[in-house]
Amino acid sequence: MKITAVEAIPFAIPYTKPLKFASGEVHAAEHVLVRVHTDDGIVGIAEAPPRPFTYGETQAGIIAVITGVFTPQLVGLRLTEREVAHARLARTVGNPTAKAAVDMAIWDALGRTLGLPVSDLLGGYTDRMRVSHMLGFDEPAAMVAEAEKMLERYGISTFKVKVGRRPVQLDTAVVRALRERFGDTIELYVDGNRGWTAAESLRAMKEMADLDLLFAEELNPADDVLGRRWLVGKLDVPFIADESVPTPADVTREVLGGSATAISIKTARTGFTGSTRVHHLAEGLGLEVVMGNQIDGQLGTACAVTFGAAHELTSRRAGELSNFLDMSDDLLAEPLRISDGVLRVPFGVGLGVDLDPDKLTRYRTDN
Ligand code: MUC
Ligand code: MG
Repeated sequence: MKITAVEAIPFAIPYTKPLKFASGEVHAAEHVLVRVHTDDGIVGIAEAPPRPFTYGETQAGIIAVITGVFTPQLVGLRLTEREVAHARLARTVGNPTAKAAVDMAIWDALGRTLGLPVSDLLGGYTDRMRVSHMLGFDEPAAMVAEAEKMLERYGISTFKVKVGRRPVQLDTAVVRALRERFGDTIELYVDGNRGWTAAESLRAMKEMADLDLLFAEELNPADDVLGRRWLVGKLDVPFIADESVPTPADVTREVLGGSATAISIKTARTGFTGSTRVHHLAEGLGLEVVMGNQIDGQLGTACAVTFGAAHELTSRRAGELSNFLDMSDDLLAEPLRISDGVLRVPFGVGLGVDLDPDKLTRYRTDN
């Protein structure tokens, strides 16, 4: 059960349709595959998505911190010493997706070693989650057409609409067009990625007051401390903190400061060990929780559904588990499939997924 090596392998897979939002855009999944090897010949896997506009990480930086800093601190540890691994990773500031991928690859290796699914090890609450699809920036008609496609092909009926940075009227027109097209057969919420001011956010939410939104997410920057608190106090839907709460301490600070009333949990940034801490904190504070998407590939999505399905609180709401549908290909031997609006936890030991070696050879960029 001892860790003998950790690999960090860059790969790049283009998107068929780029995702655009207030803080950036993604045209290719230029992620890092992490493989944790043990002395039993077990290999655990996970992926880290660099999001410079969210966490400051880059593909090269993730590889450098994993190989140069984390690996020497992890080699020789047993897979069950996850708290030791967590404490050692925590000595390094930042680097959330690099740490999360290492953590989840350790959990995958542990599950494979024990012959058990990670979802069962984490909590085993259910074997599936409802799926929420993120609609990136486009004209209103194109975003409605995208929602129609997702509903027809995959049965997805919960949509998170990206808003912010562009004219408020354009964003509210999109949400109105979606509600008019689908009536009350769909769930809708909005995510601003910090793209509005507090005043613009309130104006937009008032304009959309009749559109039955579930949530508002990260509409304005959390660093506008008083503006954010002012806004959250005036809204009558839960306000989700996403990129402003990458750690349990951030959750505590934002929620107790009145700057958020719900949170997004992303395994891509808190792994399984950190997400467990955030989950327990959210449960104790009585917060609504949504499983978020860091624009993950299929491996990252398998991690998100594994964690989300493991607990009652995280599986209550539809999870954001569908961004991989816009990728031209992926690394998994058996692709994830969404049907009837649901994604099941992959069946099998560990994360229940394996890599296709030919695809890894095709998409890795280090050879
Ligand atoms: C999201 O929920 O915000 C876009 C930026 C980011 O950090 O995550 C994505 C999705
Ligand atoms: Mg968000």
